[in-house]
Amino acid sequence: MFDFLKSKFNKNVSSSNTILESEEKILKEDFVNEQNQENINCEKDNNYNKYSIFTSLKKSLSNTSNNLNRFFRKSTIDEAIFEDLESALIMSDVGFEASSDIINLLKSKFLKRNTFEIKEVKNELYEILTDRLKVLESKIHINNKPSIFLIVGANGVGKTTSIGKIASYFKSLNLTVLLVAADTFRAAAVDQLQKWGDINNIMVYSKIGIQDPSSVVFDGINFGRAKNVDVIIIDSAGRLPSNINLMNELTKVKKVISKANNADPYETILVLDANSGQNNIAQISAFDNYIGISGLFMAKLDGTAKGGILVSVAYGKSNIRKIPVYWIGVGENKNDILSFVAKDFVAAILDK
Ligand SMILES: Nc1nc2c(ncn2[C@@H]2O[C@H](COP(=O)(O)OP(=O)(O)O)[C@@H](O)[C@H]2O)c(=O)[nH]1
Ligand SMILES: [Mg+2]
Repeated sequence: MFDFLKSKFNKNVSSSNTILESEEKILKEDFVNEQNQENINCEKDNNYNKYSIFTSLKKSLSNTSNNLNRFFRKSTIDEAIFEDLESALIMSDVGFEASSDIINLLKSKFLKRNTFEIKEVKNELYEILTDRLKVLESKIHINNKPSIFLIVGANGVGKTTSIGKIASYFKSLNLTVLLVAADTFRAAAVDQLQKWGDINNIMVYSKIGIQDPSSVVFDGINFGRAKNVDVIIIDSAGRLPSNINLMNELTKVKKVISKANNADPYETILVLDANSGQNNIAQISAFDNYIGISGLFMAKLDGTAKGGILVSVAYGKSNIRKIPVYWIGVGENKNDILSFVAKDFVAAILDK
């Protein structure tokens, strides 16, 4: 059986200009794939990293929670607490509109009372934030085979790293994954993706010397279909939405995906850098208007005090659509990815 697969595999490689793992690794992938063909969904989602999920989230968001929690440690309570808390929310990048809205809700509840405890304010804030952030929760469903994920975003936000983590996430669900190297701007981009392929022990499709990302995407999808993989994740070059030519290039890539995969729906994920704060709102709006975004990946939430940005996204007051946050990134390693769960996220930023 292995000899048969081996010859099939060699034929594929010689007919395409492809960087691949060792033959043994590919054979292993094919084998796993055969075992799991009928059951392609993410219901096992909750088990991913479960043992450490909350500790990891809390640790990663400690800068944001330190900022917000200074006020809940105060011994005296007076009206000024609300002003202080409003400043803290703004500093955490919750945004002006959302912060003022939240503080007005808290004031209307507590200021009419003679006495209240700081703990009650914190609990109420937890309820308000969880309620607002719930609109961003969504489970990824892998209904098509292959399910295709196009990853887009500005330069350096964490696209390629996040792809490595998403691949690791899908692999943990026993799905077979192919990465497609469609960042054709820099030769180093292919090497970087290949490293993530090595880390995850999965295939990476690239075409040497080809500048047009659409061509790589078309052939990559056909390769993935021939290999019968469950998930195809496409890397793309970083771009600012103000660059019309580069945005048109993405529109073309999207058309090519529909053509190569018989117009089945696919996901377009915008990766954002949490450190960019309110600038992320402008990016969501621009990318969504141009090419349509179906999900967000908020990278680099570790080490930033700006974790409130997701609340800003959830409020959507700057005319952005409330696009689901599928994952958050909390580090540079393959397991530093967490599904977004509103109540856990809020408990972490409020250190509850
Ligand atoms: N701390 C931290 N660093 C990250 C995270 N995601 C990406 N990075 C780092 O951000 C830098 C840019 O990442 P890269 O994936 O190359 O971004 P791209 O240009 O959008 O593909 C790299 O140094 C990554 O290690 C994250 O969640 N946390
Ligand atoms: Mg990249």
